[in-house]
Amino acid sequence: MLKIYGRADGINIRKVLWLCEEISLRYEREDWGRGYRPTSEPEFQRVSHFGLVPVIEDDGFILRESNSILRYLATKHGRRDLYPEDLRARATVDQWMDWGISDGFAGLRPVFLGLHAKTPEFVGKTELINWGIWHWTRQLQKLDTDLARSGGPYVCGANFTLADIPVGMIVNRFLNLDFERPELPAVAHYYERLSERPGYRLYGRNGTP
Ligand SMILES: N[C@@H](CCC(=O)N[C@@H](CS)C(=O)NCC(=O)O)C(=O)O
Repeated sequence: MLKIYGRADGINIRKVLWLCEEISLRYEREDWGRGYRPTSEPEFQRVSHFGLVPVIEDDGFILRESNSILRYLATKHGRRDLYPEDLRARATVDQWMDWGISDGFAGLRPVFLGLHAKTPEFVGKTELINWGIWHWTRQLQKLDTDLARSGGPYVCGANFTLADIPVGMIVNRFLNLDFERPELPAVAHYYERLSERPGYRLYGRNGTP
């Protein structure tokens, strides 16, 4: 059976758990990472010496990086609706997934870790946190513009795809942290649309940022 290493409250693990719910995939999961067993332990280091979660083990195959895990699982289980074969459709999904670990994520990190998780590297780093709020807000405004222009309802258009998983997680976090935000009507509409999905209610919009 698929094994997932990682605590269920981490944004990158939640992405994988959400996908498993979408495709009805059974798995076993072990809590590793901040607040649980430290990934510096030899047992975890054997699966990934990078020390970050999630990591999966699938019949002896080990894979890290949440977006790569999403692509691997969707492809393995034949879910072309989530990760299309058509070159341009797939490239558009990849574009949003890449945004979700680069520009869409850069500002989130100091804001979440400084204001919410309060990790020692970020707590009290006001300048960095303020930069994060500024950058993250700017990125979400661009997402809002895109969704308004395309009419969505999903980031790649009419259909829900893998791209909505990282983007949906970022939106949930953006709307649930304590800082001043502008109104983003298209993002708010997208949030409601995603909330129709049981997997999002379980692992995305589940009351935690
Ligand atoms: N790019 C990686 C980032 C992984 C990552 O930063 N994971 C966080 C949890 S969401 C982590 O391992 N934090 C340290 C810890 O929990 O010990 C991915 O997408 O999987």
